[in-house]
Formats: sequence, C-alpha cells, structure tokens
Amino acid sequence: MALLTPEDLENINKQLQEADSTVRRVTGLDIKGICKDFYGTTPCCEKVGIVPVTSGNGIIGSFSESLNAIAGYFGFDSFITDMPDVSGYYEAVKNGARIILMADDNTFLAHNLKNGKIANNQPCTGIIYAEIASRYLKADSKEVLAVGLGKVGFPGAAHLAQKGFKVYGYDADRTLLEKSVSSLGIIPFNPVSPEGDGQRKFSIIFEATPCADTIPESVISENCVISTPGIPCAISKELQKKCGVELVMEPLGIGTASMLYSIL
Ligand code: NAI
Ligand code: 1J1
Ligand code: MG
Repeated sequence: MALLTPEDLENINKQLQEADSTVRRVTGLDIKGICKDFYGTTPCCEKVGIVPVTSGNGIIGSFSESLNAIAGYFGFDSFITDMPDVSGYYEAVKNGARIILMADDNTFLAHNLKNGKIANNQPCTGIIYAEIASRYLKADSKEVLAVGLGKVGFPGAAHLAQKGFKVYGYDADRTLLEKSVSSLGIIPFNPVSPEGDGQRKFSIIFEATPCADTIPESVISENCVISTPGIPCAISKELQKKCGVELVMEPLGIGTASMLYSIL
C-alpha cells in the first residue's frame, strides 16, 4: 500500500480549506454538509483519541498531528496520546476518548467505543470521493469514469453503480477489472488506449490509483470534475488548468471525515 509522507501532509489545514471550497463549488455543499447529508449524523462533542502506531514502517511525521487538526476542523474534540501502540490505546481510553483513530501500514480505523461502530479508511474514502463526484452540479449526464478499482476505488465505483450511474471503469490489474465488470456491471474503458469508442468524454471522473497522469486529455469534457484521493495526482497542474478541471484532491481529511461521520 502506498503510504503517506510528511510532504503530502504539509499545510494540511490549507489543503483542507482549499478542498472544502472546491467541494462547495462543485456540489453546493461543503465536506461537512455532504457527510451530514450522506450519513445522517452530526458530531456532538465526541472525544477522539489519536494513537500513534510504531509497527511496520513506523510513525509517519505529522500523521497524528494532521488527524488532530482534521478532527478539530470537523468539530470533534481530539487529543494525541503521549504513548504509542497498546500503551497509547490504554491512555486514550483512560483519558475519556469515545472514538479511537489509529493506523498501521495496512489499516487505518476509527472505532466508536460507545456504540461499537467501526470504520475502515479505504472504503470510507472511496465512497465519499464518489459521493462528491456524483453530486457535481454541472454534470452533463449520469455517466462516470472510474479509474483504479482497488481497495479505495472498488467501493467508490460500487457506490456510483448503486446510485444508478452508468460506470465506465478501468484498472491496470485485469483480475480486478474483471471482478468489477462481473460484480458491478462496470463497462470496461481504458482511458489511455480506448478501443472502439475513442471519442468518449466524461464530465465526472473518479480516480483512485497510486500513479500520476492516469487521466489523459482525450477523456476530459469541457465541464469536468475529477474527484480523486489517489496520490500522486491523476493529472498534471498544466492539464488541469488547460482543461479547466475542477479537482477534488486532498491527502487525508476528506476520508477521515467520512470515517468519523460514518460511526456516529
Ligand atoms: P490499491 O493498490 O488497493 O489500488 C490501486 C489500484 O490502482 C490497483 O488495483 C492498481 O492496479 C490500479 N492502478 C495502478 N495504476 C493504474 C493505472 N495507470 N490505470 C488504472 N489503474 C491503475 O490502493 P488503494 O488502497 O486503493 O489506494 C489508492 C490510492 O489512494 C493510493 O495512492 C493511496 O495512497 C490513496 N489513498 C488516499 C487517501 C486519501 O484520503 N486521500 C486515503 C486512502 C488511500
Ligand atoms: C500509518 C498510516 C499509513 C496511510 C490514509 O501512527 C502512525 O504515524 C503510522 N503508523 C500511520 N496509512 O498512509 C494511508 C492512510 C492515506 N494513506
Ligand atoms: Mg482524503
């Protein structure tokens, strides 16, 4: 799995504010508004304990600090434990945490100790970026392109299919693509070398890959939103500018908001 770096998390508050204004322009609601509407929940003083985890590749500089800033941004009362791992978990609960946030290299979870609900970052991220994409006010049809159908992308694509969108999709991994075709009814469409209907353009694109430049100019329509948790970004700054793309992309906060609202 592609891990975040401290560079990805630089100026997280600014990144979050910028993403929030893009989401507002694209959908008419801010990130909170979408989470509230989608999950039907509102934070109410739940105390969030953030536990640094040293296993595997270890602590990522500013990961916990970013989560702390993000929780605060969305209206939660949060703190980072002094100790990591099991001692940190004990410390969080002892100090009144009602929600635990913690991540190793494979799983980033949010656990509500009061109601037992638990959330995993990957599906929560895929679903919320897909939900944002699905609400694009200037969309010219109910067709979407979903690129990257892995642990984040598949749940996002499933969400779009379930919402009644006609989902064109691609993953470089043939097995994953076939699984999406058979279980979700996704129409295979390779944006880089489209067979047959090479002229197809999209106003809604959802991308979740760890690769750059996965979305070529040929598939971008005049009014287009690209909603993507994937790092690095699916398109270059130059192409974004040239095509006037509305880009929803942020390294941690939107997915974390989705996790938190989903367990209230
Ligand atoms: P994953 O490895 O499960 O899935 C990525 C998929 O992209 C793979 O199936 C791979 O075959 C496919 N892929 C790679 N290059 C491709 C290409 N050129 N065209 C089409 N498909 C391609 O990874 P996961 O967990 O789904 O994460 C995806 C990305 O999202 C990563 O960059 C990860 O760091 C990022 N991420 C971002 C979050 C956020 O809050 N912004 C949260 C979680 C993950
Ligand atoms: C490891 C997080 C790895 C990612 C969202 O406590 C710490 O500092 C480390 N153990 C955190 N996961 O990088 C995923 C989560 C985006 N990428
Ligand atoms: Mg995010």
